[in-house]
Amino acid sequence: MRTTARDALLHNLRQPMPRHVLALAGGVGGAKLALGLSRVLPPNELTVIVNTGDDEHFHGLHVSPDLDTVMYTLAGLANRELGWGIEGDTFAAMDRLEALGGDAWFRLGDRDLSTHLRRTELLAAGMSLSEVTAELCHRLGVGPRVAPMTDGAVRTIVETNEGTLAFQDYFVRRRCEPQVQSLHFAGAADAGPSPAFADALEQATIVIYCPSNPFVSIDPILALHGVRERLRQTRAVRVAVSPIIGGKAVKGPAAKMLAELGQESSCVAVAAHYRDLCDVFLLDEVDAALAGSVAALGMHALAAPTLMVADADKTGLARRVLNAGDAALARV
Ligand code: FO1
Repeated sequence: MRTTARDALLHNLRQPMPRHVLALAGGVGGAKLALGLSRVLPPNELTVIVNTGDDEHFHGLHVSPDLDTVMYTLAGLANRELGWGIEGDTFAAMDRLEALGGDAWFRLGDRDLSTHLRRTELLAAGMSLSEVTAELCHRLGVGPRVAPMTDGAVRTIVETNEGTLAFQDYFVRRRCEPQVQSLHFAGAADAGPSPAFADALEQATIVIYCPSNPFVSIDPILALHGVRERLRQTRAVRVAVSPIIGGKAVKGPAAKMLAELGQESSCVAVAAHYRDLCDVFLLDEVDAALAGSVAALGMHALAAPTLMVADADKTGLARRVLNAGDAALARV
């Protein structure tokens, strides 16, 4: 039997659309959902793009805290108790440094130091941060593509009632105590997305805003040259997961920042932050009564269990997010 052009067209239309998931992530919340996604998706269907606005130089070493949190989590090495660094790490080098009068407020673990040494060495040899990250991920056995948001230098700057602070100064040295007045991302307007990010923006069928701090984890990614516009116009379904549950941040200063920036500490304020950039918003089941307020922002609101403690919670949330994305794609 001859195959007509119409048969070929119908055959193509019946093929499931290739799925590509682009997850935008910051620290712990992003890493947990990335782990869940990595367990339910084939590695070639997932790209995790990570905030590098928190990157800093300590003792001559290039430290990329959020990249390392994602990388260590996917490699099964993460220190779950601290939420950063490597499980079971020790701090002998930092203790010795302190004894010698060095600055040791930013605690680089003995094993963690190897990552910063290798990253710095490879960067000095001329590799880009994307290439270095790919090499580290390969060595650590990380399957999905994990990449920095940019290969440019972007730094999160926090304007506070105590003056202008570099991000780690605010976050670690001052323990998020100063009141935040505004944030900006030095260098972002001139920095384009990394090659993996640009590629994933083209290919993605689902974009996920992980439950990371919208101001200091996701906003630096959105501030990159052209990214907000691409996400506004993308044909992909955009799904956000609230990092605020019952008015509180699961971890970190997101709720405190919302209040200091004059907004209510609720998932609705997070949804409003992603207005125009988001099609489906997952809020926690404890906030189900707020679904109507989120829907009024022009998004599909879904209440579901979103707290990720056990690994089963991470894969469960990953499946829920993907199902919500697939359902939205089917509605188009
Ligand atoms: N956070 C802390 O609260 N104290 C630290 O001493 C600290 C050291 C550190 C070292 C390496 C690393 O990759 C992360 C580290 N963090 C530390 C976490 C980091 O400051 C933040 O979690 C992120 O920048 C925010 O996502």
